[in-house]
Amino acid sequence: MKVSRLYMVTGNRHKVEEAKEILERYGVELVQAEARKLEIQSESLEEIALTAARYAYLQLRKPLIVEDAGLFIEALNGFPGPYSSYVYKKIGVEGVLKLMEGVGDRRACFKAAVAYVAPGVERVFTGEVCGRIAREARGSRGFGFDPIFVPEGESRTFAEMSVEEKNRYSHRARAFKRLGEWIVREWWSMRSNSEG
Ligand code: ITT
Repeated sequence: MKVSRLYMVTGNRHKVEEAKEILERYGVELVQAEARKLEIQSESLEEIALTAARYAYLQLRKPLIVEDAGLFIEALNGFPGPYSSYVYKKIGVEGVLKLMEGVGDRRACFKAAVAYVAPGVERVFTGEVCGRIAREARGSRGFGFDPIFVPEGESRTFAEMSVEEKNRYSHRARAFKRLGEWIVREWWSMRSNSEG
């Protein structure tokens, strides 16, 4: 299978590690790239990711992606959602556990939007995983809210799983599988057009 290179603009190496493991199944080599990041305020992860990807493309001028993700907690009406990065920096995992003290409904979902920008092409792929907020932090792998998120059908948190195990469930893995499938389809259609 042809290997194509794609740049991921992010300051988070864990995101790259997880996404790389998915995209290599589709023959895509993912490379972390640096660019000034434009983070608009919006309720929509898709809009935040696409705006940031367009801005990064103006700087780098090569096919790239930007991902925006967040944790949406049912009992908190979807908070922190698009503000997850800020909330994580300010109050961390322990702060969220405090907000959830005495709350019986622990349901929550992680969501991700991956925006792809290349010459003449813009696409956004989304992924979601639902589960629950643990009663206490467990595990030391991963990043962000991984120690307090247990996906449906599991008893372990994401922070107790390897990258491969987390990728069986995660919002990021689901969004990147959609991107990978789309890239493969595009590549085949370009190939058959040029052969036909
Ligand atoms: P970049 O913007 O540079 O890509 P970031 O970590 O700031 O990196 P986001 O703006 O998408 O990424 O913020 C999402 C936040 O949501 C992130 O900081 C985590 O706290 C949380 N988050 C998203 N995906 C997660 C995951 O798979 N596991 C744990 N926490 C996650």
